[in-house]
Amino acid sequence: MNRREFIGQMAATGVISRASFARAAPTLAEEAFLRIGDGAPGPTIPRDFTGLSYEAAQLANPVFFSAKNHALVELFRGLSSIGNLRIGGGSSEFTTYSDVDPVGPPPFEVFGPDTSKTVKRGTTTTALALRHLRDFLDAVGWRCLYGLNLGQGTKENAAAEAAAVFDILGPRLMAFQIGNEPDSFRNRYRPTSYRPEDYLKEWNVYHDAIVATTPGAKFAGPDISNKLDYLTAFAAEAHLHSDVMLLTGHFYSMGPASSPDATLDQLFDPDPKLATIHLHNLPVIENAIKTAKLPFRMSEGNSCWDGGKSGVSDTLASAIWCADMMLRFAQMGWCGVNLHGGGNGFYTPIAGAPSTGFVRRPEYFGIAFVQRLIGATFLPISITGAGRRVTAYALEQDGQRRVVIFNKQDIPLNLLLPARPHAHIDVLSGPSFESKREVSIASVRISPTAHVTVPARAGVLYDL
Ligand code: BDP
Repeated sequence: MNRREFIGQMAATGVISRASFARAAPTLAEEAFLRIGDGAPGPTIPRDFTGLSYEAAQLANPVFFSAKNHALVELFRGLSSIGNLRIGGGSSEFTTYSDVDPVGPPPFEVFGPDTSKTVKRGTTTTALALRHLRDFLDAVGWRCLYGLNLGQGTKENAAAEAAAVFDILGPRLMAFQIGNEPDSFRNRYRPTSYRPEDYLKEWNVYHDAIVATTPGAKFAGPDISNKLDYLTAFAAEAHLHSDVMLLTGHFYSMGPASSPDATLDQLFDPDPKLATIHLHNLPVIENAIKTAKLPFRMSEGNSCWDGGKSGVSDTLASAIWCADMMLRFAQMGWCGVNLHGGGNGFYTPIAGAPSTGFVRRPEYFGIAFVQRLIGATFLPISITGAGRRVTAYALEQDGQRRVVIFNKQDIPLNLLLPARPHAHIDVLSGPSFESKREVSIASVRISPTAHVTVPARAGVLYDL
């Protein structure tokens, strides 16, 4: 055993301190050591953890979600063979359903979150769009979380839409959501006095109208933006309905995009000041899960609301942020995440249109990086000596121990692992945090030793 390996083992067992290791192996990089605990394992990442979220208005173009949109089919399949597509967003409060096939060209080819706040005119979702959506879901192997218009719709139209969706999507339908961000209805679609109890009353009216025509319907909710009292109220009543199967809410790390404080530095802050839900409030979600005895899914979210911020939401930084956020939420036991996107907005993981072709944005690679860990179970881990911008996860997958490190710093990290890693590691990286292109996941050969260097601005996945 050489000196470095000896120090590695001592550090791994906690026999030597970081200070003595630092003296033993001085380098310009930051030095840290990692320990996998023997405590109880954490949650297992569900098979359908990965998801995307699209605006409901996108269905106004019935050929977007279609098995014939081969490029998009391939991109979805490239992420997951059993993912979750959530349809909803701000534009879902402007849609109307019709059984009649559309006449003439669609109002637009693509519709993204960047334009969702400026919708002036409503759009129509037709049975034709639903049939194409079913073909698309069959082609990609995903299921759908489908949002109905509560803000400005009618219960009759929602019931008609739900009946058609249930019938057409069949087993590809996971559940309905009634309303997008009802906690933001106040002063928009509802008076200032609007409260969670008012929302629940409306929700019940819609629910009953839907199950009257579609008795087999399942529901998820409340799809909140950030006001957790709506989630708490929804969770408290969930036991009244055996057809409610999932709790949902949104998460944006920062916003609005126009805020000068929405910066790359903020994005990497462990508890970003501009986050829609703050770290110290996350126990409220845990309590809702316990009360309702239901899983929780982040049904919409991304780096920065208002469609994202150029130079942040469309860069390597967003890819690393995304992968880190996904693992953090999976470790908390959340059952999935739906990254919001579509169109050409800054934060969309997939940008483009059928007529122009599609591109994978950096965030796509962040999602793909985490997808490798589907089915893995979290193990307790501690990392000592690293800065605030380093996060670490340990997991066990098919009997293999795996470690993920995100080094969100500009300097490399010298890391002592509790065991020798395999000769290959996966590295999510790019030329700079601001890189919009050349973000990739590479399998890199390393010399197997317990002392490894995590490059600056990268996520790495090691097998021990
Ligand atoms: C959310 C909306 C979504 C928007 C997003 C944003 O649900 O439709 O696109 O904000 O601002 O509140 O990016």
